[in-house]
Amino acid sequence: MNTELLKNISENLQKGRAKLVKELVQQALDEGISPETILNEGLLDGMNIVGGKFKAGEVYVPEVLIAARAMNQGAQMLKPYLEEAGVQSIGRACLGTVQGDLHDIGKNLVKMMLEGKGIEVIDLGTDVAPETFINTAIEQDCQLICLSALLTTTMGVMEEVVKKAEEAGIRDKVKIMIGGAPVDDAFCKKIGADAYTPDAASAADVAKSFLTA
Ligand code: B1M
Repeated sequence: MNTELLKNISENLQKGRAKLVKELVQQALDEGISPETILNEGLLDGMNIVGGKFKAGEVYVPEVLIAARAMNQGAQMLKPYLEEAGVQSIGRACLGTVQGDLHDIGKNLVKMMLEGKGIEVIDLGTDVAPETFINTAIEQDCQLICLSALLTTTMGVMEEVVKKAEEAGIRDKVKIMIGGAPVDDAFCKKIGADAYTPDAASAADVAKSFLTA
């Protein structure tokens, strides 16, 4: 495998060169590198390095934003390749990043992977209020509510969504799935959600298993 090319994707993503990242992703696809490898060892590798530098105070919000744009555009190129061939709709999910939280890269990856499994996704975006998840699930007849949070200060909103689903009388009709860096399985159990998954690919597998059970 062309590891130099994957390294190139990672490095250019860190520099926020979206156009070049897209070209390199296409080149990697043309060379037959699997979309999962390009995602994990190219795009996500670059984003993780940016994350580490952000944490260490070596880069600031503008640099992170342009890297995030390159990440999203590169990931969009992979979308058609991650979809299962001739996939039929197996159910509907509403998905969003919870209120107070603007991080959307992980949420966008989850959307892509769910759609790849034939799940219709209503993307509510970022900073989504608990009521919006519940109203959408009711009005659009969603079997899944999928919540993403990246901040320790916003993960508590997930519990509110679970409570509001109970109050609205839909708790037995929807599965509530959670994910994002600060949450884990113990938190999932504590708040009474149905599933925590650590990454977008496993979120799609679990979502499919809920819809086909
Ligand atoms: Co912010 N940020 N950020 N940020 N940011 C983090 C999360 C942070 C860990 C960085 C740090 O300091 N170490 C830190 C949070 C600390 C904490 O709460 N413990 C942080 C902070 C503090 C902040 C601000 C407060 C900074 C400030 O303004 N002072 C601010 C908050 C703004 C807000 O939301 N209200 C802020 C802003 C930003 C940017 C706007 C600059 C930018 C977001 C751009 C965007 O999303 N469009 C940004 C970014 C990019 C990051 C880091 C660097 C990268 C996050 C990311 O996209 N990772 C992040 C550091 C880090 O995580 N290492 C950081 C790649 C992405 C693919 O991973 O989203 O984790 P992730 O998704 C994963 C899994 O978590 C999972 O699947 C994905 C992998 O397949 N997953 C799910 C996610 N959702 C799921 C749902 C599921 C299942 C799996 O089921 C439904």
